[in-house]
Formats: sequence, structure tokens, C-alpha cells
Amino acid sequence: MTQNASGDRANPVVDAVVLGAGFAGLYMLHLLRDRLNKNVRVFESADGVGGTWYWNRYPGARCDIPSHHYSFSFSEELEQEWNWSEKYAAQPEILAYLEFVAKKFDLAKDITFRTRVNAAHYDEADKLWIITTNQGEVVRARYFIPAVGTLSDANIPEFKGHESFAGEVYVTGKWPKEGVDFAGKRVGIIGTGATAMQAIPLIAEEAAHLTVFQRTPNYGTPLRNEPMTPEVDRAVKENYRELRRQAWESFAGVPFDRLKPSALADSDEERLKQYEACWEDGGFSLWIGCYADTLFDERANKHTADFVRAKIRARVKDPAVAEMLCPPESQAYGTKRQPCETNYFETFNRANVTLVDIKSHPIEEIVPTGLRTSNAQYDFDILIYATGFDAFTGAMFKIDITGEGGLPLKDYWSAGPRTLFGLAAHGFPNMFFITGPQSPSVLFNMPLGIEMHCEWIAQCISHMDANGYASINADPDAEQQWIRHTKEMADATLLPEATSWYLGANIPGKPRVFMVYLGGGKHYKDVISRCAAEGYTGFTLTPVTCDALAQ
Ligand code: NA7
Repeated sequence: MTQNASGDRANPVVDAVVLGAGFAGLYMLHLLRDRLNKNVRVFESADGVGGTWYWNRYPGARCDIPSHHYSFSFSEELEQEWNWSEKYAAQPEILAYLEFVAKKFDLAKDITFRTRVNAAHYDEADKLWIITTNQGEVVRARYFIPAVGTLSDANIPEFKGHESFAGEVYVTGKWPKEGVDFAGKRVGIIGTGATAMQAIPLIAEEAAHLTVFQRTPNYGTPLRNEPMTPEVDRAVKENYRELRRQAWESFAGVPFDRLKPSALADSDEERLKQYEACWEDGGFSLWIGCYADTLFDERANKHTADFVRAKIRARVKDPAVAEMLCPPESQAYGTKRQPCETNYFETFNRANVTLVDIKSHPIEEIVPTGLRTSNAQYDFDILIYATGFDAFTGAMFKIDITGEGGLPLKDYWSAGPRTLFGLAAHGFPNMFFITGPQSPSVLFNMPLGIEMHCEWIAQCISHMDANGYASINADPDAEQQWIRHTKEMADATLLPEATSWYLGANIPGKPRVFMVYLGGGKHYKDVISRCAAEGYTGFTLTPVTCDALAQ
């Protein structure tokens, strides 16, 4: 355990403070405590574990990577013990899984729930992080690991009059535990992203009327969820190591077996056959498992876009509504996050659903009975914000984090995140991010990406212990090189052209910087593994001083 370097008895020193008890916080705690024998405190604002899967309880919330893949791989016993009931698990089941993990590895006893960390300041003299909670507790820690999630800070646009609505207001990313009763109610929902596409069909089935306010149409494709059969479950469990190996070999941490190199190399007939097969497979198959050039080449991309638009037109009866739901040619396919849906487009064939185009006629004001756009007023009893997140940096900036010289992280990142591998930032020694900006993060299977980062961090801490290092700090040159490399990888694709949250384009005033590493999970893993194997090249490691050892 870390020495109490400055002898401050009131504020104990622990080895590590971790923020958040989602996939990342849970595994980080397990690794540090149970494998490295560290003294760890985890702080979590909710009253239970789950992170993203604790908060996102809205109707229809489920993963869109198959459950057998969207789960921890570190424990074969856990893999065999847990039984998924559906191909793509719904939120309650993923939350139950994380609760099961917490229980199995006895994690809750080291998590302080209902507690938010307000500040984390690096003390250069003692090489410790001083962490202050909203309960007034101060903890000093050698390592600070904010595992706060990439999509955890809900974006709630401040429309004029936003507090004046007299009915019930809900935010998808902070959905009430007790659920919402839509029966007989008129509901308005703002947003048509991946979240809204999951929620809208289910809300429409219950509500008296649902009005959908759409700013940008999206290229939704079918998820094709289905119940898990004992045969499929058995086949996966007998072959799990090989499946995980394939996942690690793949670009996004989930294997697809249909991927062909180029849409342009195929004839019209072959291409249609390939698109139809991927469409039938469902999930992300069309997006990342179909043609390798879909997200790189405009002509290849246009073929997919045309295919999806034709599908939307075939599914929506009213041609005018179908056109509103079709993304325009100027919007490339898959450059915003691919939403996976179940009966989303058919929902607009229902008599109790109205689609409103708020790009042509923007929302001007929220009023007590509903909202007013530039050309009409809409009244409802329930208003839902499905307006996404301040991704990557939002949750981090809610905490007053300062590094060397008292520099706020917010200032260091004022022109966009600056990291080495999305794992660390120069001037913030002994602080690690999990699936941070400029790592594959949201474009890689999250549980596996989290494992990769937690294991790298644990290995790094173990290396520091073994070699008598007190601190590790990313070098500015290496960081700059990584930022440049991340930009180059993104610029080789069509993704930076979209107004997506990958770039922060959904948040007014946020710098437009592409925040995901697009070199692929396998390559990324090789890069960070090599860095570790070569003694943490790109980082400066500072030895424990004789003074500190003497205490
Ligand atoms: P998204 O994908 O950011 O979608 C948010 C939606 O809300 C999208 O349709 C936005 O339109 C709309 N939005 C956001 N702000 C406004 C304002 N001010 N006015 C009107 N409409 C607005 O978030 P999701 O929660 O759906 O998905 C996030 C990720 O969570 C998802 O990809 C999964 O990884 C899990 P826009 O497209 O910006 O015009």
C-alpha cells in the first residue's frame, strides 16, 4: 500500500481512486484489488452498479453487439455461468449481469455509492491526487482513474422556455427506475438518434399519440434480435476462446464473416446480394461487416446509402413521410453512429404517430402545454429528450480536475482532447482514462475495449511498483504525435465530414475534433502493448525519491 507521504492522518492515502461502477470501474477495481493487492476506493453517484446500464432504462434500451460478445472475457467461469436470454440483451438483463459480476467478485464493499467526486487535484510535492467528494470526504490517492464513461453526460438543449413545460419531462439517459406510464398520454419526443430509434416503436404502442421531432434523419438498419436458444448458447460456450480470438482480430471487437474488400469491385447484382445478406444478418453487419470501403470511399458509400434509402421507402406507406425519414444524399451513410432498430420505420405507418421536421421549422420555444416550432404548436402531456450526450469530455469536465501547475484539464483540452493513446494526458501524472478520447472507444466493442485498457493500466502500475517509480507522465511530443496520427486515421475516412457526436458537433460551442481512434482495435492493441513491452516509450517515469522511501 502507498505510504502516507506527508503524514496527513485526517485524509488517508489509498493506492487508487476510481470513478464510476460501470463495466470499466468494476473491472478496474477487480484487477487492482484482487490481482495487484491494491487499496482502492470507487465512487459512484448512483445507488447501484451498472454505469450506462444503470441510467439508460428507457423503453427499448439494449446492446447492438451480440450479448455473448458484449460481455467480459476475463473470466471463463463467468462466461460459462451467465446465460443470456436474447441475442441482443435488453438493459435490465445487462444491468442484472453487472450486478452478478459485482456479487461474484465481491466488488460492492469497496464502492461508495450515492457519492459524486467534485474535484481531483494533483499535488506535485507528494505526487498524490487529492480527491474531494460531494459528501465532504477528502481522499488522497496515488492513482486517479476516472472511469466515467464516454456517453454519460446527457445533453439537454436549453430551448427558450425549457423550464416552463407543465407536464412530465424525461431524459432517456436518466430514465426513472419506476418507469413511465404512457397509457392514454400524448407524448412528444425530441431526437431521432440510436436511442430514440429504440424507444419510439415501444412508446408508440402505449401512448395515445406520439409526436416525433426530427432534426436529422438517420440510416437505421434492422437489429434482428431473437431469443437465445440453448443450441446457440451451447455452441458459443463450447467455442468461446476462438470467438474471442476472432473478436480481437477484428476492427471493432466483434467478428463479421461476410466482409468483402470493395463495393466497387462487385457487379450491381453481386453488390445487391451482399447488401441483402448483411441486411438480413442485422446489427452492425451492413455498417462494418459488409464492404471494407463503405466508410472510406464516397462512391462505395453512396451504394449503401441508396440501398438503405430504398428500404426506408419500401417500409413507410406515406411517400411524403418516407422522404422525411430518408437521409439526404449529402449525408453519407454510417458516418454518424449506425442506429439499429426494430420496427422503427413501420412505426410511422401508425395512425397515432406524427413526424415533425424541425430542421425546416426549428423548435422556437418550449411552452407549458408542449412546444412551438417556427410554423406550428404541438401539445402533449409528456416531453422526452432523446437528445444524446456531451460525449467523451462532458462527464470529465463536470469534475474540477487539475494537473501539474494547477492546470485545469478543461483548459488543457480547450481545443479538443489531448491524450497519448486515449490513456493519459501530459501534465496529469498517474491519471488514466478508460476508453478515453483518441482511443478506439465507442467504435470498438466496449467491454473488450475496457478490458484492454484496464489490463494495460494494471500492468503499468505493476511495472512502476516493481521498478520503484512514483509517477508516470505522458510526453508532450509523443502525445502530439498520437493526436496527429489519430487525425490522419480519421481523415482517411468519410467520418469527419458528418455533424456527429464523434466530433462534438452536437454540442454548441464544442471544438470540432474527431475523438475516436480509427486505426482498428487490433492495430491499437499492438501499439499500446509494444509501448508497455518497451518500458513505456512516450512516457516519463519518475523514480521514488530517497526522501519518500525513508518515510
Ligand atoms: P445522438 O445520436 O446524439 O442523437 C441525439 C438526437 O437528438 C439526434 O437526433 C439529434 O439531432 C437530436 N438533437 C440533439 N440536440 C438537438 C437540438 N438542440 N434540437 C433538436 N434535436 C436535437 O444520441 P443517442 O442518445 O441517440 O445515441 C448516443 C449513443 O448512445 C448511441 O450512438 C449509442 O452508442 C449509445 P441531430 O442528429 O444532432 O441533428
